[in-house]
Amino acid sequence: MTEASRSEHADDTRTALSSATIRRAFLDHVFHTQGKPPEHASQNDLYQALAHTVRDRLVQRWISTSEAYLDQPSRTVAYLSAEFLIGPHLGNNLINLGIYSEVEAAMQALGLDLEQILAQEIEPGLGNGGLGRLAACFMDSLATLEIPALGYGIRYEYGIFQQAIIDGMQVEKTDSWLRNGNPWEIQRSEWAVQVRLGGHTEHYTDDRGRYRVRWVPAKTVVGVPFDSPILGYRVNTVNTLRLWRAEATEAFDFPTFNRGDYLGAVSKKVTSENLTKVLYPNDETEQGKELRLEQQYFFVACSLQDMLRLLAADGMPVSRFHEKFAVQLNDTHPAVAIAELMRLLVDEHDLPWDEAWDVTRQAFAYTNHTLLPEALEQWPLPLFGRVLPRHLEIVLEINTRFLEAVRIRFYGDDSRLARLSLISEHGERHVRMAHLACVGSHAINGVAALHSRLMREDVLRDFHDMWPEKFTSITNGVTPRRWLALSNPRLSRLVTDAIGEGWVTDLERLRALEPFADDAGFREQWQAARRDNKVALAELVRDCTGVAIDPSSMFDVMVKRIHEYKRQHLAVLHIIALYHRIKSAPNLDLAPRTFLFGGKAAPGYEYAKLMIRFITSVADVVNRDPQLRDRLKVVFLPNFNVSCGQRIYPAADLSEQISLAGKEASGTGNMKFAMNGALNIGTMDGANIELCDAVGADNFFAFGLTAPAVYALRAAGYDPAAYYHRNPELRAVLGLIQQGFFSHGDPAVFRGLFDEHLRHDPYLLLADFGAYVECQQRVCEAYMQPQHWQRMSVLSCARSGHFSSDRAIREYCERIWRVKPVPVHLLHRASGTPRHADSGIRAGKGH
Ligand code: 26W
Repeated sequence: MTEASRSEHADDTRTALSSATIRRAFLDHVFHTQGKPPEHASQNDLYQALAHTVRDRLVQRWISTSEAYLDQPSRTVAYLSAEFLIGPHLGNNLINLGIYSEVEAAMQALGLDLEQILAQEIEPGLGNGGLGRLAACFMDSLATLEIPALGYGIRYEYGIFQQAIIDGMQVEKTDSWLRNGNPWEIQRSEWAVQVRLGGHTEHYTDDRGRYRVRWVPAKTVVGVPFDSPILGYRVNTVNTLRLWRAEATEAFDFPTFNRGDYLGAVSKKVTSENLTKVLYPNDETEQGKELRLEQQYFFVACSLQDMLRLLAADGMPVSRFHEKFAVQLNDTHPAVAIAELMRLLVDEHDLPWDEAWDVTRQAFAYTNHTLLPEALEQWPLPLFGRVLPRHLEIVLEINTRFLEAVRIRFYGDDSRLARLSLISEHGERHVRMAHLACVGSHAINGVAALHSRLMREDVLRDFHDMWPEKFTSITNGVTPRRWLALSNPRLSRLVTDAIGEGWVTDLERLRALEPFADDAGFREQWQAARRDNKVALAELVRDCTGVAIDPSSMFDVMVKRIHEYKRQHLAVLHIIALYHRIKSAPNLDLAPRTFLFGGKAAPGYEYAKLMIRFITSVADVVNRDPQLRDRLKVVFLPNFNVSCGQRIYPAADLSEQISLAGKEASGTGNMKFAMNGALNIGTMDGANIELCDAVGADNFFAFGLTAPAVYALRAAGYDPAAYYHRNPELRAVLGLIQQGFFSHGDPAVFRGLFDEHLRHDPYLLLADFGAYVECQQRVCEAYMQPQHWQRMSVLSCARSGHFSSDRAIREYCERIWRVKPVPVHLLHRASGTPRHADSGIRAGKGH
């Protein structure tokens, strides 16, 4: 019996999982939902119809899940994140439902190609990079582990911009991901809430003689929830991702309208709705924009009201909020939730401050995702007070009480007080959101061992002195469903044939592949699967860029946001070094390589944009040189996103993880590459350290300064010129750039990239260059022994089990959230049948 036919009995027949039922349901949706006879259906019609077919099969599980949660009230994770980089839903749902092959067969029977239909989905790009993608992997693992959880965020109308490359430079285009409609969301207007902004506060004594504060807002907006189902792998749990959209309280401002100013009346509506228009495209630089603070407060205020509604539905008083919810702050973006919960408890529900503070601290936990000082959020006090006058008072009250406690603990240590204060007093006064998050949470975690250590010893050191017991480290992970089962079916099949399918939910089982690394027959199949993936990627590259690449060359890949600390330019310096070597010694025996880059630069980050231009300019020179044909190719793949990633990770031979040690909090691409059998070349930074440890130093190309060595070098006085003078190859490489060799003879183009910067070299490019090039030489030699390379590739995958997000989520559950699984049983009833025969249809509670 197949998985699908087994569950057939358990299912309402309308939503059965057999190929024949799916085919019928699909045709029904083409006709009734899309309103087209099949012969006139567009590709989009086919996609929408299939999405609805699959959605119907999720809804039954979704309803069963919310009823299970109502029947067995239990502690629930509320994952607050300004970003969820979900990626396309359809393929993932097919995998998790276990009906990929049934649907493939159903489509085939109709003469349709499933892959082509899947490619129609416009992915929800509601995140910038690692942090948003981590939130999405965590949602998948929470559902798979049957943990009651809600993801709360913002339904941006425009997600991360679409990147085009024109004349070698990044051009941004808006991402109107909703233009064809979104079959994966259900608008829940009945749970809309109001959110206040601006205005002032009034302090008064109420009729019972109590001191009270009233917030008189300048404006009110409405938050409307849009729910998307998040299905676990082969379980009935479907959790909810609840994203909020801002709407105007009244479609028209009638007083203005009645004065005859029609456009003025509409413009107020437009202003409210601007709140959730667009995702801020900055990754790791804080800009302090008012609208961004409004976005953060908006989604947090909506989410907390929603949680209070659910708490009431369980019949629990607000004083037990923390028993019902474990609220995780994904970085400081939602940290204002701490002040908002205090406001709700104290101002609106009359709890005494101390009790409210206990509830708050037991509910919240905070994950830090970055050590870069420019990424630590701080809001100028006047701005904060203008947008959130009551919250500023609350933050100041929290601070007064907190500093009181510090004074008692560290008597006379005034500089410590200044360092710990929620308000920074350097120049203009600012609210430090990381400090608010630390004080208001019972747990604080970093995302890899090194990152957590640096967090304790450096950025949050004073908080660690204060409360060492709050600190913990949970290394990131990625979901093997999307990043292996879905994206790499060829390798997955091979793995399952060898060791069974248990690895999908218990990734440590990949270790059973280890003996196969020495099996020549298996290695051959491994290589063949990976080669097919490379051929497929080569087609994509040709379609997107027009460049033909050779699948037998080494695919050397660097895909991630463009940032100085990630050092894409270091990778380019190496390419130029190879170019220079081949030009000087044309018979040099080197493994042919294709360098693939991808990633977006923040639109206002000029240096990062110049790095893209640098990559494409070097690509132009290298790819045009007949002497280098079949030896080196350089490609910049535009618009790197989740869908692209799904095609790139499975086809990479080598992955570049070359950030300056101490800068990359974790990295998660490194894990996706390793799982798919690529080898990593990397510095001892972030999770690279643990990954290198897990796969074994023989299967990881480690190089460069370690974090302590960086620290020591800086302390001793770093002199980039010394490295320059010592290394003739480095001089040759920089010389070519300075002469304008990659900029049509114009030396000015890349001056901004190197001249001034290399005098200071803040990311220690020159210090790591020699070690990097030398390590790349070892990579080259290893690649030239295919048996050896394939063996390493198998081992890299076999030993990557620790980096599953299931493991990470288990650690959060045990160490921070104290939540337990709630298994969900499918309700055996046809759609539309009320729960109790005598109850009829009535407006009910809900999750
Ligand atoms: C306020 C501007 C801003 C925007 C985004 C500041 C900081 C961010 C994020 C914290 C940046 C981010 O995505 N950090 C990444 O988080 C990943 C998941 O933990 C880590 O793997 C990456 O190393 C880290 O850079």
